Amino acid sequence: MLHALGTAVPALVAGGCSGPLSTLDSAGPAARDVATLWWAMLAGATLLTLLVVALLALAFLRRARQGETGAALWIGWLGLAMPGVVLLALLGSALVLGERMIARSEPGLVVVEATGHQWFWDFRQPGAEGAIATRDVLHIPAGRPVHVRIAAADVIHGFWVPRLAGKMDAIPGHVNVLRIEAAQPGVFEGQCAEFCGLDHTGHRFRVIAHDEAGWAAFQRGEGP
Ligand SMILES: [Cu+2]
Repeated sequence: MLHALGTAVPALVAGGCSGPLSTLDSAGPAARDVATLWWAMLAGATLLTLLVVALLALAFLRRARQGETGAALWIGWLGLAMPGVVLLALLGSALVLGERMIARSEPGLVVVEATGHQWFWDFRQPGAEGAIATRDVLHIPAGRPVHVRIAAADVIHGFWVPRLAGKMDAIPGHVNVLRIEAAQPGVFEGQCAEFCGLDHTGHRFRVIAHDEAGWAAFQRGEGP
C-alpha cells in the first residue's frame, strides 16, 4: 500500500505540472520566471505552514507545565521573525522576477498585435509586404522576444498562453503590452483569462512558434 502511494503521488504531482495549459510546464524565459515565482511562493507557504503546525503542536504538548520561561523566544523569534524573513525573501524574489518580465525594447524584438472579440482573436504579424492578419492563430519566431500589443473590440478579455508568459488583460480603448518568448519552435495553446460572456470557455487560440526558415516563409506569405 505504502509502496503504491510512494509511486502514485510523485507521478500525480509530475503529471499535474505538465500539459498544454500548464504554467509550470514553461516553454520560454518569460513563463519560466512565472513558474519560478510560483515555486518560491509554494516553498514560502509550506515553510510558514510547517512553522504554525509545529508551534500549535508545541503549545498543546506543553500546556500542562505551568510557569515555564522562554515564551518570548518562541513568540518573538519563531512567531514574528521567521515569517518576516520568509515574507521579505518572497517579496525580494517577486520584485526581481517581476522587473525581468517588464516589456522593454531589446535586440531581435518582434511586435505583433492581438485584439480580443466575442469570441475570437484577431492577430496582426509583421510581413514582408505589410502586416499579415490571422484569426485565432498567432505566428511568432522561436528564440526571439515578442511584444504582444493587446486590446479588445467589445468587452474585457484576457490574453494568456500559460507555457509562454503570464496573463494580460485586453481592455477596449487601451493597449497593454506583454512580452512572450518561445525557446523552441512548437504549438502553444492560449485561453481567454477574463470572463467575457457566454462562450468565454471556448474563447481559445493558438500560438505557432516557427524556426527561422519557417518564420521567413510566413512573412513572405507562404506560411500555413
Ligand atoms: Cu474572452
